[in-house]
Amino acid sequence: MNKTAIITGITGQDGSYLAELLLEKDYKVVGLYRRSSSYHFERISSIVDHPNLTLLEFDLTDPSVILSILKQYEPDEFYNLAAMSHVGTSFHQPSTTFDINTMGVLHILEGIRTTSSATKYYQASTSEMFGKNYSVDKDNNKYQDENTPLIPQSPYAVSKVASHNLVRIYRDAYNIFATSGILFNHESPRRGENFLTRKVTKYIGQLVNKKTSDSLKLGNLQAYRDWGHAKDYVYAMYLMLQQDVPDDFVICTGQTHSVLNFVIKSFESVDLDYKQYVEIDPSLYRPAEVDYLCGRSLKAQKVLGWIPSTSFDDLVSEMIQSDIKVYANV
Ligand code: NAP
Ligand code: F7E
Repeated sequence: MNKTAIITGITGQDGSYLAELLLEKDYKVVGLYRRSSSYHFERISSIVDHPNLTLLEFDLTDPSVILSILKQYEPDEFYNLAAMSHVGTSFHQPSTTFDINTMGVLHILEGIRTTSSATKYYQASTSEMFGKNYSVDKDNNKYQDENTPLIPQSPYAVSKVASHNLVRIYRDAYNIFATSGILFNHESPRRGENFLTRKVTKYIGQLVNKKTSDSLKLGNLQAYRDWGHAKDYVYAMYLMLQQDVPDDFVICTGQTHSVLNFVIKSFESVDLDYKQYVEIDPSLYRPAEVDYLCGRSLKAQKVLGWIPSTSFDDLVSEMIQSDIKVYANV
């Protein structure tokens, strides 16, 4: 019998890769997307007509539709990837962020508790939850893992800490198989265009194809991020729900780079000097920043057998080459 999996946020970066992975594994996938006035299935164009894919309209802020979908499908697995996922935007839209990222999670957990208690649930937790905090090892290296206390720095991060705790409580109190993946930044050619990496690679794609003469406006270049590839990270999500026991797992590469380093590498890869193109725009600075993220995923390595397969250099190169191709044809 094929397993059934529900994926919320199937039109997003991670949802699209995870849907492809589960269809390859012969799952029946029910992909939930929110209504839009225009076509927004570009990321799932290769699978949109797949016979094992059903697409249903929903909104994470509406508990009734989530409950009726859970009742109808009683899925083996439920991957909740939908979110208001942009940290900067969460400072401007804090209530919406909470409605989607926290209340939305509560609606799903209540639905599972009351109508589909055998469903295994995956929560998209995030390294942003660590915020200002890090642990220090005996050689004075700073890192974050499952034991690092959380000091969130944005409405987005607080909304995710709240849902992370809800998942733990539903697991402990109601014996629901609910797992949180604490994923560090992961990118790809499908990354949204207003996140740092894609904003840079899109600009370079346009520049190389002579489709822009503007400068590239960026905010804080001093923060450090642990960047991996989204394809590797959705495989970790899948592995988490194949376990017998639910738990929380950090997923990361263990390597950290400054935003400036990402920018320099990207421009260097097309033999350009970023200083001629990048302009600092103070309005892009966030009211509070997460300065340093560098994960340790020893638990995932040991329990899931998961390790990342894409290097930082390969990630930069794949994203740049993809955007050069995209903007050659626009
Ligand atoms: P993404 O590309 O921004 O995708 C988010 C998805 O959520 C989109 O499909 C979006 O739909 C959907 N969505 C937003 N609000 C909704 C609502 N009210 N109802 C229903 N659907 C809604 O994000 P991602 O990078 O794939 O990330 C997936 C998840 O992992 C998110 O929960 C994110 O917070 C979390 N996360 C991401 C990273 C990362 O580095 N990528 C790291 C850690 C955790 P539209 O297409 O209509 O906008
Ligand atoms: O910013 C700096 C910015 O928006 C990275 C989300 O997927 O990962 C992501 O959150 C860094 C920050 O990602 C610009 O200040 C400078 O220090 O690409 P980002 P993020 O905030 O780390 C986590 C793990 C998630 O969970 C989130 O959902 O780059 N930065 N200049 C800029 N960032 C943006 N977006 N735009 C700029 O112009």
